[in-house]
Amino acid sequence: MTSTTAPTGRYGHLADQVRSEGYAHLPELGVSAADLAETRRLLDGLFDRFDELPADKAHDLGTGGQPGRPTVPEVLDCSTLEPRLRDTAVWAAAHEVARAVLGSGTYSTYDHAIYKPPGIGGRTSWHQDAGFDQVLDHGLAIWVPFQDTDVVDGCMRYVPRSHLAGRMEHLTRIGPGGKEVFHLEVDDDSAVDVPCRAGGVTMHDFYMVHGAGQNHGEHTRRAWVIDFATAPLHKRALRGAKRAVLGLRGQAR
Ligand SMILES: O=C(O)CCC(=O)C(=O)O
Repeated sequence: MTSTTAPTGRYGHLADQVRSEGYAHLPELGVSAADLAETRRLLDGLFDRFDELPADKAHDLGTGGQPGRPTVPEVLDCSTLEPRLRDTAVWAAAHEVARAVLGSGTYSTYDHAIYKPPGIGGRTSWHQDAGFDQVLDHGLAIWVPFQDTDVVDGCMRYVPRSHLAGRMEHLTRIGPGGKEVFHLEVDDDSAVDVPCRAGGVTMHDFYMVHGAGQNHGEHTRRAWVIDFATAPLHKRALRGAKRAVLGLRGQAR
């Protein structure tokens, strides 16, 4: 990962950790419980109409789900579908962290949310974000949970330093709704679990190998993920156009 300016300030340590380990955990994003609840309310609205959203915006990322009963329901481009998400304190705070890690010219390229139902919530397959997006060469994803998320609830899992290996060849499978899902085969023992409390976030480099566990907990595991990259304005437009042509996620921006 490169950075256009040397990161400084209270988040400088996160930049160092993402660079060396590929991921970091920030226990406090600095937003209030009310701000978190408001963001969650907006995302809940999208999942409430999951079945009515266009198929390219809402699908089941899991395996073995049935129509109407997805195991890893995912909504893509949430902030395009619900623009009020961009006015939230969570959005602003995530941008501040991303800017501190990536440097100037940081902008959000894409966002999505995964709500894993209790009991049936499946694993999120191992992958690199770069496996889904061949246009961006570096970037950062910030994972925002809306509840305390422990191993039992399906917290994030990372393979430390795997980002140093660059983009890997991904396998593909077709998900329950017909969506192509890119994934990697990884030895679970090489990964670390990263539990995160509500109000905190985890973050990872685009080349980081990661996944998330099943939800064996009692509540829906809600998480919103915002991706960031750096580029001057004219390059952002070019990237957006390339994504649209290639049919990649984040094509709206
Ligand atoms: O929330 C999850 O289950 C996984 C999120 C993830 O893997 C991603 O954002 O790429």
